[in-house]
Amino acid sequence: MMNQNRVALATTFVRVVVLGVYVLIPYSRSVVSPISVLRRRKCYSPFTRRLLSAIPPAPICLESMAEEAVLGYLEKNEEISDSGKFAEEKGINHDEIVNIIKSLNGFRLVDAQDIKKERWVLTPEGDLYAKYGSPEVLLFSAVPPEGITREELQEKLKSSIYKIGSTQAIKNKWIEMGKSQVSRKVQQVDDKVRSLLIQIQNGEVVSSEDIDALKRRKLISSQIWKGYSVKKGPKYAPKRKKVATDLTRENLQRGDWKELEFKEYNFLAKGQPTEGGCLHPLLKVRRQIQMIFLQMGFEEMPTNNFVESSFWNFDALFQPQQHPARDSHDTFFLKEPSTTRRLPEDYVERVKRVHESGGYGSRGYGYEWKREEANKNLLRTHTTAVSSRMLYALAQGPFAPKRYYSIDRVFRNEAVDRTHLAEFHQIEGLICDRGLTLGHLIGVLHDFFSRLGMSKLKFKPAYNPYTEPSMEIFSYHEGLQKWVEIGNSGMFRPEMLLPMGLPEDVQVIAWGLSLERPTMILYGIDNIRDLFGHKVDLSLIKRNPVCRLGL
Ligand code: FB9
Repeated sequence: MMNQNRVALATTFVRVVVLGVYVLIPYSRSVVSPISVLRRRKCYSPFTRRLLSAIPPAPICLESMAEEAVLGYLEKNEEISDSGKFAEEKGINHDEIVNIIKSLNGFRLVDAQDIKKERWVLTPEGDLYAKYGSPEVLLFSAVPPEGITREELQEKLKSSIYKIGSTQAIKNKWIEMGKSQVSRKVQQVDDKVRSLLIQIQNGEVVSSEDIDALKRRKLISSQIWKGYSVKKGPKYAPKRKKVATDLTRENLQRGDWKELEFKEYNFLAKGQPTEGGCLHPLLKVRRQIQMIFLQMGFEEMPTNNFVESSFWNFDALFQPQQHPARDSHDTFFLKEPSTTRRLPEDYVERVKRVHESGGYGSRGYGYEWKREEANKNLLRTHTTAVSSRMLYALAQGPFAPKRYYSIDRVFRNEAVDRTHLAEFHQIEGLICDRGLTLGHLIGVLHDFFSRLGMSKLKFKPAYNPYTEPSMEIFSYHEGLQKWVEIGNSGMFRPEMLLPMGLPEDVQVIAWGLSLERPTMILYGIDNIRDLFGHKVDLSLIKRNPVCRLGL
């Protein structure tokens, strides 16, 4: 009894192994199957010989089959004129042939020219008609010789069949569609549409007017068929010699590297694209402009407060309280916290006076200045609000010349369009020193913008509440072949600087521009919305060379 079980167990184990190997072999085409190793090494015992003979041979590798077919055919023939026909003749899938042709062409064993052919394929609806017949014929056959009522006919047919079928059948003068009755006008019809579709399915040629008719009914659509014509290549050989693509330690140990033929190095091959983060275009341009400011000896102003008081954003800049920019149409005022907590009272007093009655050689605006207006909190509308804070701070100590810059977000309640959003990044530069003139401003603008690649500048008188004189800056943009407004500038008014406590002979020249405009122009981005949010095309960012500004 005992050894009976053992025999049963042994036979089950053998069966399992055999089954396992039998099942696994087909999938092991790519991996070296133990059987193929054994086969190659021809080192097996009588038992395994019996076992192996029981297992059907592994299917021939389609790739090598296609390769042999192509190289073999060219051995005896000048050319494979059409890879499609060739695949059909050889009964090999055309995609396999195409892959091999591309690879053989890569190794120059063959010289392949691609050929394109337009062919017609059935649309899903065309497929249906070919399978089940055209709706007009289905409808006609649903109309008995003695006629039928519309209702009954509609019941008999799917609505789409009824709708399309009746239109076509009437057009073909096959039926009479009375108010309630439907009757035949011919004895029998043949389904030309269906047979045409089947002909196309079989790749048969159909007349162009039939093609147009079927195209109009969206039953067929054109498809470009791509194939190759192939000739012997400069390195043609009836059998491709395995070329080594790597010199391995084993090659060196075995010394067989001497016989091996190595694949040529393709020094033009593109390296693996290095996946990695990349800077948003705005930050790339910001970094370049920051470098320019630092190279020109400027230091960055702290702009880490989007929320500002109306006082520093407007009043300190001598911008009158009834100025249009100060109403909620242009400015985002805060509901909470709605008012600022503290301001330097003595300075506020001087600002109030210069707005109301002037001084420092100015007659002021002559209106009643309201503290509560100045206390209103808002989202800063320009980084000039930071400049006013920094200049006031500078005036509190012994005077020293300063060069300051800022690049950060500002907010304006403006209509959003192709180049304007409710927020943008303002770039501002200012120089505070004794005896500065408009000439110094023009000079520093030429220096700054020439480092941005914009050397042809022209200036147009402009107006800002906080600078006098003021100038809009224009640059001739070779690429756009036109003058582009690239910023605004001016000399801060004494009504702004003197109440701060800055010495009489100190002037401040300043200018501003946006970060978005240069970035859009440099990256060829037409709509500012494409710069922000989820619509930013990362690939554009990745592949766009760090467009070097003017450098
Ligand atoms: O950026 C602007 N234009 C620009 C700048 C660079 C550029 O580079 C290209 C690579 C070649 C292209 C264009 N502008 C300023 C001009 C216009 O776009 C303008 O229509 C829009 N302006 C914004 C304000 O819109 C309401 C840009 C923004 C701007 C305007 C003025 C200032 C700052 C930003 C200022 C200031 C100022 C003035 C005096 C003292 C201190 C600051």
